[in-house]
Amino acid sequence: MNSKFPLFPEAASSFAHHVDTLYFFLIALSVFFSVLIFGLVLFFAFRYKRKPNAEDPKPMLGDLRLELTWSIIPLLITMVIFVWGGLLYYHQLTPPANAQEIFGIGKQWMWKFYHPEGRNEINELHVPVGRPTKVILTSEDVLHDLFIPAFRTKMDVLPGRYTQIWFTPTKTGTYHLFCAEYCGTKHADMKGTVTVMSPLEYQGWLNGELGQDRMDKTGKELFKQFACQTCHQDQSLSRGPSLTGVYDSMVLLNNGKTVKADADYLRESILKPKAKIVQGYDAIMPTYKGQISEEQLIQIIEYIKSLKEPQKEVN
Ligand code: HEC
Ligand SMILES: [Cu+2]
Repeated sequence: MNSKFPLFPEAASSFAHHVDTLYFFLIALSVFFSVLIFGLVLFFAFRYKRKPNAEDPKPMLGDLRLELTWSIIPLLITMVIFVWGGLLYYHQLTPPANAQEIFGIGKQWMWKFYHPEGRNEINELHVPVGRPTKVILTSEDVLHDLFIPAFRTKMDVLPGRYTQIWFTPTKTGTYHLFCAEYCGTKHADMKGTVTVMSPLEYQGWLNGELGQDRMDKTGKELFKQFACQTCHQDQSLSRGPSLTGVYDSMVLLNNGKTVKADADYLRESILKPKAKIVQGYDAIMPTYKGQISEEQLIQIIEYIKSLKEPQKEVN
């Protein structure tokens, strides 16, 4: 609808038009009331202007009907905006369960994206059209914000935790990608492109770089390198819990609470093991903060995610 209207970026995601419709509603509403108020100001100024020798009108001290009207109508209008905006916001924040995952790391001053299949890229993001895609984001230094105007979505990217953004691209093509949070001298250079490809082209692109390892494979090597398996084994005598099937499961903690083992939980378990202790285990896991890079961390998390069957290998 607005692709021909130059003030708007192209609309290329499943919720782009919904965002625009809400936006147009807000503009129309503001224009309507601005015109109404200015019109009435002018109209009353002329209609009731003071005439020579006229008596002063009696002051009006209040009118319940009037006050109810100007309270209830704005209340209804703001509730429409609130509920509409709230539903859309909730939709934008809740990735569908079948979304494919890509990892993104922001740092001064570039974006790096990692595809689980092993390919990674800088200041470019390749995604297939029509598939819900979730990007799990973190920062290596300061606050950044990933903004893809054509998808009508953006998300803060914070050091020390994961946030996520999702979208279903609806049109192939190339779109802008920005950092939308001032992050230092070259903030303005922290931009790139999103390339939306057909699923077949995307598959070809993923396989395009030779000699790349899947992230979970690299993660498995790191798991050995950091000697995680000395404690985490699929045996009953293991000092740490088995990590098989832990991803996305509900974990019971020693304080009786349960938490969902999403990427953020795994991250915290590795960097701040004392923050949440799994029930039945001692807090003996050392912290790996400062030893494992953000890049290695997402690879280890991909490996843990891939652990669906018990591992036979013990070493
Ligand atoms: C000295 C033994 C030890 C080592 C080495 C160790 N862990 Fe742990 N880990 C534990 C114990 C014990 C727990 C359970 C208690 C807790 O939550 O801290 C645990 C918990 C975890 C959890 C949460 C599991 C759950 O079921 O919720 C994850 C994820 C994890 N470790 C990953 C790792 C990774 C990755 C490494 C290597 C970089 C590692 N651990 C190295 C002992 C260890
Ligand atoms: Cu930035």
